[in-house]
Amino acid sequence: MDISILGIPMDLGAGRRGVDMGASALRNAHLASTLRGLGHTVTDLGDVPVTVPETTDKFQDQGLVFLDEILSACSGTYQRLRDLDVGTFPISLGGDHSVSMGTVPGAARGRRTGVIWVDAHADFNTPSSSPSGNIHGMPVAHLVGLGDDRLSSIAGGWHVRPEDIVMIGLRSVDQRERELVAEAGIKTYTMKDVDQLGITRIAQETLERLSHLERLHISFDADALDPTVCPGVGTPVPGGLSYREGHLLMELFAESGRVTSLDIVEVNPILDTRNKTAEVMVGMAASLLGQRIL
Ligand code: HAR
Ligand code: MN
Ligand code: MN
Ligand code: MN
Repeated sequence: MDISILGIPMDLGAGRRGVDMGASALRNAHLASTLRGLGHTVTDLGDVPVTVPETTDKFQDQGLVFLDEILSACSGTYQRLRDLDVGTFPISLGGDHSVSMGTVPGAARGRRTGVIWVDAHADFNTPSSSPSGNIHGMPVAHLVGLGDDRLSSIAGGWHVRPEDIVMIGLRSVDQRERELVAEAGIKTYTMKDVDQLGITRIAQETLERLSHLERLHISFDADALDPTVCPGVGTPVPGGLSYREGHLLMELFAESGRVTSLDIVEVNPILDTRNKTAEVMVGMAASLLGQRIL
């Protein structure tokens, strides 16, 4: 497979600093050479330009922190990915999760695409429901066309349909956000569901629910995994996916042969231990892209 790596070194959407270094940490954890070792052709496209926060005021526009700067980075991301050959598999490296407002439509390249959101959080706040104003808590709402018009039109009129989204690993969802997810009709698997059903059944049900789609995008927030596995994240929540649950999920999605793009986001090297979180996430990418034991 032809794989293109794109970095978006941005932490403007998060409440604390450091995930802007995530892309660098993932490269340092041998992402490209690991994938080459699996037989893929890998091109690193470098980074999308992102405003350095110290060069600008932390300006809030209608409850949206760093709106203009995030719009600009997400538009740049979208344009960069959209022009890739439709057979190329893009891996986008965050950065905070607001980057996905550019990566998802960019990776879709105009095609209807299913989105599997692996995250402790639903990231379905709108500017009015958000308790923080941090845009990384809002990307999915904007991908389906809710919320702020500027953030929901990064890819013009292209949106993800709520029925084409499945969320896995949830355990921290705000009160109003929960109602919005339910109203939109998005399929969710909380950690309670993971405990009760097991990750195998969840992977099977997810692929079945999205069986009308030939193209699936996985947006993998490192905080979906338990903080003991991935300590280097800005918003750790106890009780997450185990190391093996994460790998098994990726292995089962790999078997489907339908995954066409991936985000790895919210890796925070400042809070990490010897780059462990980036190394774990590179392993997840390897499982998704065909690494086998036997
Ligand atoms: N739900 C909270 C908010 O919207 C927290 C967002 C958490 N951050 C993430 N997203 N890492 O997955 O402010
Ligand atoms: Mn997230
Ligand atoms: Mn999260
Ligand atoms: Mn969130």
